[in-house]
Amino acid sequence: MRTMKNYIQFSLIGLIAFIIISCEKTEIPMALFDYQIDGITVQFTNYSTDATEYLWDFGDGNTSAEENPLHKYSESGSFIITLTVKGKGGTKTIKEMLKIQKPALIQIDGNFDDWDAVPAEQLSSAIGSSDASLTALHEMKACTDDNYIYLYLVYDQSKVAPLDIFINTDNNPSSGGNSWLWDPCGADFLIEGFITEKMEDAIVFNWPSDKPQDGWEWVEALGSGSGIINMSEPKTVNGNLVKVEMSIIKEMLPTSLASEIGIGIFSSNEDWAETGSLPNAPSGSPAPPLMKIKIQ
Ligand SMILES: [Ca+2]
Ligand SMILES: [Ca+2]
Repeated sequence: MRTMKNYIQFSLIGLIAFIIISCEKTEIPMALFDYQIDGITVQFTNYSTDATEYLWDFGDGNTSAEENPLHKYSESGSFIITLTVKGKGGTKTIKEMLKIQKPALIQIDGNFDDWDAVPAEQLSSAIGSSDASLTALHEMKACTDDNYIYLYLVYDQSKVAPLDIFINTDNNPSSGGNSWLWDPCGADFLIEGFITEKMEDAIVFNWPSDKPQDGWEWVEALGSGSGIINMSEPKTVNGNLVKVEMSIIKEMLPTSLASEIGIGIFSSNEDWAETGSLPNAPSGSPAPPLMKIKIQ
């Protein structure tokens, strides 16, 4: 009996040892990771176990074999991350979706430093001519990102109350309304509001496609208070000259935008008398075209 018992004990110990050894040999890897998003850059941290090889698929067509990769996305969107790990015990795959939101190109905060950081190829600008007949608007800049059209405007605040922003959204001068201020024009949409009210009362007008291009045929497309424009507080440049920055929500314009659009801005005083326009030209010169803006 004793011999038998010893044999069983020995066998049990052997079996346990065998199980431990064989488990060590064939431990199936576990795929696990975490991540930290900073704008469009994601730092992945690998918490996988029993793996010696890693393959990351970032869901945007890019891959990596690093253990803890840092990846930069070029677009906003939802991406499915696939991590496949390999070890002695086999292969495991885990998937997780993450959302990337590109930070806004311009913050509407009254700090104008962000305009200096806009890549030159994305920035349009127009400086007013001091010899023009209307001089209340001094300078404008524009750029766009996924969600917004941004405008920067320097103007004489003693002469500007309502502001009219003409936009040739299809970049076709043969559709939309014309103006004596710009040639060619063909503005399909007009946003009109009081800059003195931070454009919060802005109304969006559309030029009906069945109307001739001259005259004033604008029809309201989006009423006041829609929030399509966000504007900063005016900041003094010099005397009555102030600058503001504003954003227009692309999605709220009741149209799709061509890859390049045209824009012109016109100002009036409190009595609705014309005071400024951009782009402009010296008196007696032909009217300039609308300023072109590249749509991102
Ligand atoms: Ca800013
Ligand atoms: Ca047009």
